[in-house]
Amino acid sequence: MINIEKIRADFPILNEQVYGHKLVYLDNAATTQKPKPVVESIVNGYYHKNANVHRGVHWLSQEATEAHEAARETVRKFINAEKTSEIIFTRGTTESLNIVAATFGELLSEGDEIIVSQMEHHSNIVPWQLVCEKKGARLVMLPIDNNGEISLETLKELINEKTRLVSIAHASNTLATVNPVKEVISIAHENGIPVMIDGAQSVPHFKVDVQELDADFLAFSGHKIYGPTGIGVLYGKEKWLDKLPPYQAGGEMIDKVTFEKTTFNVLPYKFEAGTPDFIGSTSLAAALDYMTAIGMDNVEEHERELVEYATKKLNEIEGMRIYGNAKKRSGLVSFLVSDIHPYDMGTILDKLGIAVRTGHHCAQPTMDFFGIEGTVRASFGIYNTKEEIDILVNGIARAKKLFHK
Ligand code: C6P
Repeated sequence: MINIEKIRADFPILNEQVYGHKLVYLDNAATTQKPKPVVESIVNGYYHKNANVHRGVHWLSQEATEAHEAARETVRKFINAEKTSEIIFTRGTTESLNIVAATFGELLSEGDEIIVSQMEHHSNIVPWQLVCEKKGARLVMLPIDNNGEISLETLKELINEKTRLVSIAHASNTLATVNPVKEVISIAHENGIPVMIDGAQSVPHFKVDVQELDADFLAFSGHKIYGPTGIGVLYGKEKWLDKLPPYQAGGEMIDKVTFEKTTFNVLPYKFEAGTPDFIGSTSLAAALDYMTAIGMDNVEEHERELVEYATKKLNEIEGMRIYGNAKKRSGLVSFLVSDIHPYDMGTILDKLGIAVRTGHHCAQPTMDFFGIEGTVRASFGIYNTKEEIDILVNGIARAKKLFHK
């Protein structure tokens, strides 16, 4: 059980008024709000611990370096990686995916194949497309069914001697599907193929253990787990990170530079060129500590209750169509009502203080599969309540009346 009043008190933004209504923030899959300890970590970082890391002999630089490296350890523990050297700080999921696509891509040859699912966010499609184009490789799509689920049998059929990597979302940002990534990884590994997990919509919502999953790579964003924007994580097994070439070049990622030859730094620094966002990393650690104190099992249970309640209430609305009906779902609902355009629905809900996301959610192939342009998406976080879902349901009823639907 989570103490919802206590949690909500940590998020001052939830008291904002929008057009005279109390804010009902249901756009957590896009970004989450920040609790006081995270904001305080950002402020205190700049007030008390601001010096470049890994560079200075002076006291302040050492303090900042210690905090930055302690944050790496916090991330390691949070996803249960074996080593801190397997934790690379990035700008977010998109950059993490691009790092793997670009560097793993260097190992590809003509005719090689990469498998991604049909429900992927563009961030897990386009980087692979670019690298496939460059290398003459092929991007193979693992299809979804009408429930928004993949088939492990189809995956087995798609894997062949040309397959080099499978990259898949742990949880879909449009359909709420939680993919059976452990099984995906096991099938891929039986064939000697590594797997990249897009954890943008899983790490913030339930316990993700990279060793238990045996994931080769995992990406997630700080801002979706109540941490700051502009910081994220790439986890990679040491054996893979060692094999991959550097992504960007510059300070920090080098060992010795001469005009004849440059040698590279050890992991994780090989992939962290330039001054890292050390205030971001330490404040991400504050967010992870905050989540750990609540307990990820409690987070999962709270959001499951919300999504079950929302699904039941929304399904009572005439003309409601919910997209995504997987057996295992995360904390969001994507829907359309009658023929009301999602943008119109979103605009009316906004006027009532309800923040939802509308559109294709950066997953156009998923929308194409269902033959729609976009959906309205309500996505839940640790501070949301059933009362807020009631407000959403009433808002939808108001919109229906307005459009005579
Ligand atoms: N999805 C959404 O509203 P970044 O932007 O790098 O933090 O995350 C990209 C990303 C990658 N994979 C998945 C599954 C995602 O959901 C996202 C971000 C947001 O659904 C913004 S488009």
